[in-house]
Formats: sequence, structure tokens, C-alpha cells
Amino acid sequence: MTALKILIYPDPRLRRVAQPVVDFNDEIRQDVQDMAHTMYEAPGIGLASIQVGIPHSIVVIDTSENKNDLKVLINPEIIDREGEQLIEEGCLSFPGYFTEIKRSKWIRFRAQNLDGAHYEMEAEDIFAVCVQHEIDHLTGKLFTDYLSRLKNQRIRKQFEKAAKLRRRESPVRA
Ligand code: GNR
Ligand code: NI
Repeated sequence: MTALKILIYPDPRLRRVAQPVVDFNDEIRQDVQDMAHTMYEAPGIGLASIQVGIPHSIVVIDTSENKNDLKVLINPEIIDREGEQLIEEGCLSFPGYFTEIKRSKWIRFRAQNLDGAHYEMEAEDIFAVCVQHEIDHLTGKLFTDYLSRLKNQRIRKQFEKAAKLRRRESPVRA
């Protein structure tokens, strides 16, 4: 069991775009396991590969009450959407920051499982929000991208300051 290090904004690696998984091999299995472990430990309701520096298109989600309903989305894409909802979002790459974002109320997405089999699934409410939030991560998009430039400037300053403090507390040594 490996807990992966979650990249914190404004780490430029959060802007990377994930590459499709073509080979459903043991390395991908291991990545999924490590990501699930990292999500449950954080704790979060979802995690995208890009947040932990994995270059493949992988998402894990568990929005269940008892944390016993792991969903694995490989190469996911949204194929239909309807309605709107305004929900307060957080992100493990923005610790302590929460803001309301407008998303589709209902979506239909397609993805592949660990065996490479394609499946489709519908999602609504917080599950739909989470899928949209995670799929954004796979193209380097962050939830704050939906906010005004002014808010983004404030958030960036705040997180740059926090990053500086962290570097002072635990400098990277050669
Ligand atoms: O743990 C998380 N909670 C959350 C709450 C509302 C909307 C989206 C999320 S996703 C977030 C985990 C995360 O950062 N995933 O990328
Ligand atoms: Ni996130």
C-alpha cells in the first residue's frame, strides 16, 4: 500500500494532460490501487491521476456513505449532460479552499474498467459533480478555472505563500 504525494496548486504539473491507457497491465492495476488508497486516506471522494503525477487517464471515485463503493474510470468521457446544479466544491490539490461551482445536474459517461472493457454509467448530484471535477483534472483543468480572474489572482497569491512556508519548513535537500 503506497500513499502517493498529492500535488498542491500552483504546481505546474497539475496542468498536464493525461494520456489514454492502451495497455491494461499490472502497472495500471498498481496505479489504481495506489490511487484508491491515497483517496481514502486523504480523505477525498475522488482522485485523478494528474493530481499524483501519473500520466495515464485514470480516475477513482467513491461518493458512498460507507466508503465501500469504489468506481474506477479509465479513459473516461462525458457523452451526455442535462440540467444545472450549484454545489460547494473542494479539491485535494487546494487544501482548505472551498467554493460553489455550477455543473451539470445529470451526466452520462463512458469509461473502461481495469480489464479494458467499455461501460457507460449515469450520474447525478454529487456523483455527477465529482465525475465532472475529475475529468477536468485529466485535461489540466482546475475548479478555480471557472472563477473570475480576480478570485484566481487571490487564490494563487494565497497558495504561493503557503507553498513558500512549506518549503521553509521542509526544504528539499540535495
Ligand atoms: O474530495 C473531494 N471532494 C469534492 C467535493 C465537492 C466537489 C468535488 C470534490 S472532489 C475532491 C477530491 C479531488 O480533489 N478530486 O480531484
Ligand atoms: Ni480535485
